[in-house]
Amino acid sequence: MKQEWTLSSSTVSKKVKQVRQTEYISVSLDYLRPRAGFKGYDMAQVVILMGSQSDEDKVSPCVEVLKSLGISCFITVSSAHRTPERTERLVSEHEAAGAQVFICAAGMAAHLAGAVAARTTRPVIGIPVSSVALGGMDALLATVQMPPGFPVATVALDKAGARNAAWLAAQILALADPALADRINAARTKMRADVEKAGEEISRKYA
Ligand code: RP5
Repeated sequence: MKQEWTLSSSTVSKKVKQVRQTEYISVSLDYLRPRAGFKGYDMAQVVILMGSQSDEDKVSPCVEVLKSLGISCFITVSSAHRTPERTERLVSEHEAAGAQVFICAAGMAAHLAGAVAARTTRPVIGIPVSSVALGGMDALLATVQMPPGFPVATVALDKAGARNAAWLAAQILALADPALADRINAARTKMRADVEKAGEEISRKYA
């Protein structure tokens, strides 16, 4: 303590500057590359990002479909606008961990899928989320209208789109996984059987 008081004012300000620079550098690195001591994520085949926690209800069916097909996934919240550095970091860390497909759900000026597509050559699937003001047309156009070279495979709005995002991700992964292709076909066979059954029930009801 005594020693600190004996430091000249120029030494103190030099030290403060050094500490500030160190803090600045460590904060910057946190967002630009894997964090110091960061052990990496468990490999998730599919990474799902949603722009806000308020999107959760509309996105959760995506997880259900992926799990039903035995596909590992990681889901979190990250915003293209509110947390651009976090979004960038998540993409690079999960890409390094082996993620194959990114699914991004966002509403309003929905730039999340586009921002992710700008950072990875892995397929990016966008789920436009509806909002009250424009009913989802805003998010749909923002997600689908990507400039050439940076595609976002845009699915339907909200829950239906969330399910199809999972099916599309599964089909992409199935290109290199015949067992997964079999599971997709088995699920489709069940869907067809369900339609047949529903058709018979309706016909009987109104006979
Ligand atoms: C988007 O803005 C989110 O994806 C969400 O759909 C919308 C509203 O976000 P909150 O204000 O509810 O967080 O970025």
